Amino acid sequence: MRIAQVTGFLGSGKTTFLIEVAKELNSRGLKVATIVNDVGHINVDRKCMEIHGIDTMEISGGCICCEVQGTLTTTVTNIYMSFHPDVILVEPTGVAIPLGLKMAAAETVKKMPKILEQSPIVTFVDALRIDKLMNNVRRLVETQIIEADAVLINKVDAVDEDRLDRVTKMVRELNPEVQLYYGSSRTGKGVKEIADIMVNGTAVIYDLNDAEKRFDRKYGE
Ligand SMILES: Nc1nc2c(ncn2[C@@H]2O[C@H](COP(=O)(O)OP(=O)(O)O)[C@@H](O)[C@H]2O)c(=O)[nH]1
Ligand SMILES: [Mg+2]
Repeated sequence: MRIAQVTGFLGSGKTTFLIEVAKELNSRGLKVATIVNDVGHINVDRKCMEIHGIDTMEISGGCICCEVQGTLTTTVTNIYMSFHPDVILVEPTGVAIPLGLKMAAAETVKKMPKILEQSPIVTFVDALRIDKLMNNVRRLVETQIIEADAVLINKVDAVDEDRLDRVTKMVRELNPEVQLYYGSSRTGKGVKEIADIMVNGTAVIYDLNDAEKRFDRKYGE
């Protein structure tokens, strides 16, 4: 069983895209379950997933990458016992950062070592709203890109080439070696590639100190 997590600010298209990924995995004969993590009361993402027939569990009361890290293990264990999926897709809150998610998943993998493997963490970058986000939540968006195993520049159906070039450059500057993909749930672009890495790719297990150093260098702290 694999645990595949994504990050990306609220509205970057995670739920919509993951539904397409789940359908793609189903068509390959793989069984998929999802975990959605929300801090609010009514979980819209869960409803969306379930409308599409995807078995979904919810973690609430805080973000998996920090406050409720430990809950992930319990939820994954429950999913394993009730659904036996091949892949668990995890959509955390929009403010989750890859490092925290990796740490949470690493703990879970430790508890079920022969059963569970961690897939690369895919960060969604909203090509349509990137300028607004960089004005308002720059540090969060940059962290999500810096710490990602793979970046999906999403909603490419809605932007022109100039903007796409600009977003690509920005991502490359922050994380020169990251695997880069372009996506659109409207056209299906990128769905197969992301499904592939979720099934076959490996999460980069980087030295946590090194990751912190990279981050500090950028912000000079
Ligand atoms: N143009 C375009 N809009 C998209 C795409 N994917 C999602 N959206 C829209 O972006 C909004 C947020 O999508 P959602 O999947 O809920 O984002 P999440 O908050 O990251 O889970 C919705 O209004 C979607 O219709 C896409 O590929 N292209
Ligand atoms: Mg969502």
